Amino acid sequence: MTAGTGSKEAPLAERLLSGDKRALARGITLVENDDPAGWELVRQVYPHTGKARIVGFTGPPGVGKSTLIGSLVAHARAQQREVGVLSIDPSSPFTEGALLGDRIRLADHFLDEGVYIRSMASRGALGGLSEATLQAVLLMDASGKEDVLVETVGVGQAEIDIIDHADTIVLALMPGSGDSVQALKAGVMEIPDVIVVNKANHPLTDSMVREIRGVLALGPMTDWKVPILKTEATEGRGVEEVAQAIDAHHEHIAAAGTLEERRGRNLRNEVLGLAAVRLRRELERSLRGDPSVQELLDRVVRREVDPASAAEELLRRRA
Ligand SMILES: Nc1nc2c(ncn2[C@@H]2O[C@H](COP(=O)(O)OP(=O)(O)OP(=O)(O)O)[C@@H](O)[C@H]2O)c(=O)[nH]1
Ligand SMILES: [Mg+2]
Repeated sequence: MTAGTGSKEAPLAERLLSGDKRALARGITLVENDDPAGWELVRQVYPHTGKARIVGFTGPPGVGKSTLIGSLVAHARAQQREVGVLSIDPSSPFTEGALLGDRIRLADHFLDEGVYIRSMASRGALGGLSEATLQAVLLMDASGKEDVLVETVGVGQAEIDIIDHADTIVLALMPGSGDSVQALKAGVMEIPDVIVVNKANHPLTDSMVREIRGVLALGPMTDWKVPILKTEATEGRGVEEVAQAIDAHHEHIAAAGTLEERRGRNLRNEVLGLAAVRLRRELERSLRGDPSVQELLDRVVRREVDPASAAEELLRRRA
């Protein structure tokens, strides 16, 4: 019932795999709404995933992430690469209306068949926003998007761990985003793979670059040297270099075997994460349905059983 409209239409999975933009849009709405048909769709197309390059963009509000992504999309399109863009904004989910307003650059691409742009807000899906986002990334990948660009706001927000699923992480900053440099320095934020200082016509740009370089120099030596690139995204200036740095990073991790290792680790964590969420749901259900569970919890409250023993007892009963 959720799979399509016309009876003569091919199944949703088939249409999605053929690159149909409407099927992709429909699929993402399903996963966003935690509709079982969405999980089923992902199950069907999953064997066709793993081909896309996933690039995460993070950085403080207003530094120009969307504008930069817009320029990179144009760059990728010039090379005939198909692109998907996911913008995640848990605090102020922007509607297509907002996308069409101030954050224009992305909207330039709305009519292009080779580009699919979507924003996601904190809703429904099992495990929350980052689960829904990962499913959406998988659907974009399956639909033949060669590059999937994911934008998240903020620095070091643990809840947006979709960034863990990116092959390459780009941190966008602008002159004056000293807090983010501090976050890097303090190790609150993991070292990204590429750093972009946008709005680089600002007089403080070079001192910002020096400051970042100083912070990176304190970190461990790695065989990937994090490039610090200056851009003016609104003008498209420096964007070519960012695209090249992303390519170079991808080639680097592919050659070193790190790509497979990263993806393997992330997918294993994903499975554990989903299992944990489901287990918790199941336990909560049993808590509501089973008076003996309630009794066990009451005994904890009465200090007759300690919490850890009660937890073990709960798990033992499941087995
Ligand atoms: N002067 C100048 N303005 C820029 C540049 N890049 C982006 N902007 C402007 O900065 C504002 C914010 O840009 P966005 O691309 O929306 O920034 P963002 O990081 O995606 O913002 P959030 O999604 O709200 O976190 C917009 O008004 C852009 O036009 C640049 O290189 N120079
Ligand atoms: Mg943005």
